[in-house]
Amino acid sequence: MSVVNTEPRHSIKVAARKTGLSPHVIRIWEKRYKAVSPQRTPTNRRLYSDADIERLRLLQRATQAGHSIGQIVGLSLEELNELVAADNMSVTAQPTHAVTPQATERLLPESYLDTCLDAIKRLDAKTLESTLTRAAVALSQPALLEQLIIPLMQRVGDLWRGGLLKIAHEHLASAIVRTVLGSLEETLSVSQSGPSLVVTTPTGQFHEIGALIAAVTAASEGWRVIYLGPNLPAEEIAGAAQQSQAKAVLLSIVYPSDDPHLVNELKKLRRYLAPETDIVVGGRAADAYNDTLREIGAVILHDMLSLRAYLETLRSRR
Ligand code: B12
Repeated sequence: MSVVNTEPRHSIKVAARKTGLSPHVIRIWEKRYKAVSPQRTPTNRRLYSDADIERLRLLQRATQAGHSIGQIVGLSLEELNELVAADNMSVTAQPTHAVTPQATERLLPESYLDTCLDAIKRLDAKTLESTLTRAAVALSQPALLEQLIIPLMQRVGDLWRGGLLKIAHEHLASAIVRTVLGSLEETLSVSQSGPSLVVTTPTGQFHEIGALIAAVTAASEGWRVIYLGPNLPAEEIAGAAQQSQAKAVLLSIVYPSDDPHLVNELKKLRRYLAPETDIVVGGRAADAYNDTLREIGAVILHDMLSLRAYLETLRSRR
């Protein structure tokens, strides 16, 4: 993980999506400025590494802030990081009345995202937390989750896998995001009258941010959320669901995708829960347990939009 991943594996389409540049601009920057030098497949298609993508992303941000590509293209990755971080400080400090409210809404999640990423790269927990807290106040709840926190953690994962961030950076990011989401969930879960929902991850599942995002989403829809944290045995989950008379148990399954012990835990959970309590499962590895989930009658959902729709139906069910 400590070596930068220069293995070329992303198409120009992926590079465009991850950097916010059009494929056309990427090609021009390559030809005219030698911004990056992608490898080619046997059929002559361009292939970009994680390091190429990070370089293009930083060049995009810097040119967006007003620097000319010709002047900055020779900078190292580190120098580009510093330049973009300095620009972000001044962008977020600008008074928002200088732009229209619509423009502010469109621009803000992205500029928060850059500030957060820069703070993570500098291991600056204080700036990361204060930026996320400001974003939580300024952005709508779906924008906060779907346009800032989810893409931020995905970006951290990509940079970590690519060797551009160390485990320490990822841990710092996870800890702060976890704290911010936890306090958001607590603030939103003040309602004691709504229907209740238990949210957790089963034994062996340590990735908890997806579960926390589901908890915040449900709480913002008026559900009384009992958030139990990660890695919980079936007995405990069922006990909490029974005590709180939960209408459903929401589970997040992220990694690993081949745990035989988890199969048993899921079957046990179904046996322990009252038959009228739904089991709802999401997360990147949920589909890998499809057979078991189908067998226990669980609902599989892939995103927060379908979670909201599902919760609305569940609320009206007697
Ligand atoms: C943070 C993190 C960690 C942290 C987790 C901290 C915490 N408290 O949660 C720690 C350090 C513990 C960790 C450990 C490991 N991790 Co990790 N981790 C990540 C990282 C960077 C972010 C995860 C995250 O929070 N993402 C943001 C959330 C919002 O995304 P999500 O979980 O996928 O959830 C989304 C959907 O799946 C869905 N969803 C999730 N849950 C639910 C629930 C419901 C009900 C619904 C509707 C939807 C839903 O909605 C979410 C939003 O879209 C990812 C990279 C990534 N791209 O995700 C790697 C990643 C998940 N980790 C990975 C790996 C390999 C590991 C380790 C094995 C590393 C190691 N060598 O030790 C260990 C495994 C630990 C274990 N025993 O399980 C791999 C998994 C690869 C794979 N095959 O799937 C990833 C993808 C990194 C990578 N690119 O290689 N990790």
